[in-house]
Amino acid sequence: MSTAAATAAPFDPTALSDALPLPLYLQLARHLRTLIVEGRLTDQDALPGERELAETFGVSRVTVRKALRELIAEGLLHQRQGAGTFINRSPHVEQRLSTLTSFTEDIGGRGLKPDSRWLSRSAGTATPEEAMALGLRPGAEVVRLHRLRLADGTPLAIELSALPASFLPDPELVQGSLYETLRGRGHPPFRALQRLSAIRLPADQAALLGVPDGAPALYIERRTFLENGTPLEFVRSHYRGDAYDFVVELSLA
Ligand code: 16G
Repeated sequence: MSTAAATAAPFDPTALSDALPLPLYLQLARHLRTLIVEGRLTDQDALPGERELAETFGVSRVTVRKALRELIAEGLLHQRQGAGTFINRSPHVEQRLSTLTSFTEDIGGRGLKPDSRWLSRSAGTATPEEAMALGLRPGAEVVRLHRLRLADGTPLAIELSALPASFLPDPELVQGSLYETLRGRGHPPFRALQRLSAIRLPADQAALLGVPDGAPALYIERRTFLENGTPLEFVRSHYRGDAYDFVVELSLA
């Protein structure tokens, strides 16, 4: 194993083992896939050459080639004749479902630039659905933020957030991150309940997200609470199915 390759973190040769019941090329593909989707190779456009990867992981070049072929078929890598193997830059984001994070934090944490385009922002009377979700009496005031959320300029999600006006009196107060604004105003989001379902995008949403009509997406409803249990936010979002992975950690009861 060459020293240069061995120090080329975050490659981890111990991720591969002959003892596992999975062919080595699939173990290598799995390791590289994790590094790519977790954004841990964002500094590197190109992967090291086949020979260097083979030395780093202590496997044959045939194994490396088969692993790369898997990831090319999945659209995570592409090869250019004579130039090498490159990581596809389409944003692919993993969100852990056990931690409460904002879009800005999720995207920034992947080394991508978070951004928003306003679709609308308004203040008004809560609809019955919003009043129920936010525990408000009928006729209470809410603020609505309707945003297209982008990562490195690529649209990933459409979010419609409704918040009691008592916590956010004016939608114009939100310039960048909503959660940062709420923390700054002394109302930090503490806990959330989220429901996810698979859907096909209607034409207007698909057009905003730049995907074909009927493309698969995740519809997510989130209710976020303050530490004392008061509902703070009710969000209805559509996430592009090809760009987001939601990861859940399970443990024995
Ligand atoms: C996430 C939340 C959304 C929240 C937003 C705040 C999900 C499904 N939704 O996108 O409820 O409003 O973060 O992001 O995770 P911001 O602080 O960047 O505006």
